Amino acid sequence: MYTQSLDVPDGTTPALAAVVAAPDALQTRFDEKIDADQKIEPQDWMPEAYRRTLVRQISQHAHSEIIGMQPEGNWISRAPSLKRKAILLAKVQDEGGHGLYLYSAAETLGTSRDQLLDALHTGKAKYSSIFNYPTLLWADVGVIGWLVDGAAIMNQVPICRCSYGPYARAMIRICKEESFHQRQGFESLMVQMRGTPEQRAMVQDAVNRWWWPVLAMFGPPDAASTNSAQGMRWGIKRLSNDELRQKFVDATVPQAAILGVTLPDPDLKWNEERQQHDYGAIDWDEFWEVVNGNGPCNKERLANRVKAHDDGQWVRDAAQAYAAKQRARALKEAA
Ligand code: FAQ
Repeated sequence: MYTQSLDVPDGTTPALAAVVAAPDALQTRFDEKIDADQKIEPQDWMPEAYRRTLVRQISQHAHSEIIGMQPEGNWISRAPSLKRKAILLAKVQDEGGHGLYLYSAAETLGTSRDQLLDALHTGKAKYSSIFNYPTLLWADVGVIGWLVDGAAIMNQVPICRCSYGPYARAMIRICKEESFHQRQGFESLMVQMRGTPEQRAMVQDAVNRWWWPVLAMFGPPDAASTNSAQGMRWGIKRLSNDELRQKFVDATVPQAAILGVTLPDPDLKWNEERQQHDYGAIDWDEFWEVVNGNGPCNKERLANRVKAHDDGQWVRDAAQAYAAKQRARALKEAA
């Protein structure tokens, strides 16, 4: 468990000496930093609840990235051309990389990688609902890039300004890669839409199946979002779930028109007064069923993840044995 040292090292500034002398001042100093939009860094004092919220959100995000490798990974061996296979391989590897940056960011808060992975593997930790839906067609891969990565970017660009430094910095790099993911998905769908009637029908079918789960991906409506108010007060979340969902709908409608697909919502229409689109009711019962482990692919996704982890045990053992050997050699040389 992380503990904050209250020892005053040599060279401590008067301001820091003052907060060490009066622990309440630590909270005040933290609040002032948040109000001034300054970054909180791992060595800074922070309230336990802030730390816990960050570990929860960053680790859920990391788990989403590595579980999110599976739906598209399902198509690597069946991509329709060498070019599409190379793009897909790069994208899925990026997702693994995003998971690793995010686990590293979470570890700076004092929770070990093993603890985080254990929570995922035992079903205690959440990951994004969206990755519990199947990829039935090649068109699904393009739709994931266009819509799922599109939603991820909408949600994640504001997190580049998150108050916690390591998370914010990880998100800057992740967002750059997500932009490529979104563009490759859209481009792949454009090519399919210029193809045969059967190809266009497959794209439309994939859009019909992914649209509503993607809207739900932004999380419950603001009124039911238990963590939002505090997350926004702390500068972890910058925009609410509903604000992000609305921005996504408004950005996506013109893209759908360019592609030539219909979004499966009869209530979707421009509202002149609001200068935003109205859209239909999201099935929140389905969302909670999926979040609670009862989606179409939850069991398969978790079983695959646990198996991949177990199959990789020899790699971790070998890396540790090698590190121990290197340490022993360094000690011998130093003696
Ligand atoms: N799925 O009070 P709120 C990606 C939970 S990465 C499952 O609103 P909060 C890249 C929530 O955890 C996608 N659970 O919560 C990619 C909370 O439960 P808890 C992941 C969900 O944290 C693309 C409860 O409901 N992105 O796509 C979901 O303030 C393609 C109440 O909700 C991130 O994680 C959901 N969709 O807001 C990879 C971004 N929504 O923990 C591969 C960072 C909510 O109290 C291929 N995270 N819940 O037990 C966030 O921005 C926030 O955590 C939200 C939720 C917006 C997801």
